[in-house]
Amino acid sequence: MNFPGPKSILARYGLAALLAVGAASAVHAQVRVDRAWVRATVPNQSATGTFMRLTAQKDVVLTGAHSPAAGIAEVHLMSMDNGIMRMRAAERVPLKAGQTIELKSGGLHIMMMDLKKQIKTGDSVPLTLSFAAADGTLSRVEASATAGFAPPTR
Ligand SMILES: [Cu+2]
Repeated sequence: MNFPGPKSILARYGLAALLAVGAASAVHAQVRVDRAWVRATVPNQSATGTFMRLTAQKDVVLTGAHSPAAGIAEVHLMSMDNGIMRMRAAERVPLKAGQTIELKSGGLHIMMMDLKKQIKTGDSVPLTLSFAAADGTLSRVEASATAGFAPPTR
C-alpha cells in the first residue's frame, strides 16, 4: 500500500482545506483581514462595495472573492481615466509580505453583485477571499464584513 504523504495530501486538497479547518484561528491564516465592512444597501439595490485591510504574511496574490450574500463577488479597481472614474475587474492583486493594503471607497474593493437581499446596517456578511502563493498553493481566508454606510471607526 502506498499512502499519500503530507506533501501529496497538500497538493491534492490544497491548503484551502487545511485553512478552512483552522479558519477561526487567525494565527494560521496567511492573510489577516481587518476592519472589513460592506456598504449597506437600499431596497432593490443590486450591487455594493466591500472594503477592508489585508495584511499578508508572505507574498500572495488575491485572485478572487465569494460571498453567499451575492451571486457574484469580484475584485474591482477604480481608476481615473481622462478625468472619468472607471471601475474594472482586477484579476490578480499582489500582496507583499508584511505590507497592508487597503481596500477602500474610490480604490480597490470587492464588488458584490446580484445581491440576494438588502444589506442592512449592522448585518454581518460572510466573505471568502482566495489567494495564490508564488509556488501555486491556493488558500482561502474567511472574513466577515459589517454593514454600514461608513468605514468602522475602530
Ligand atoms: Cu466595483
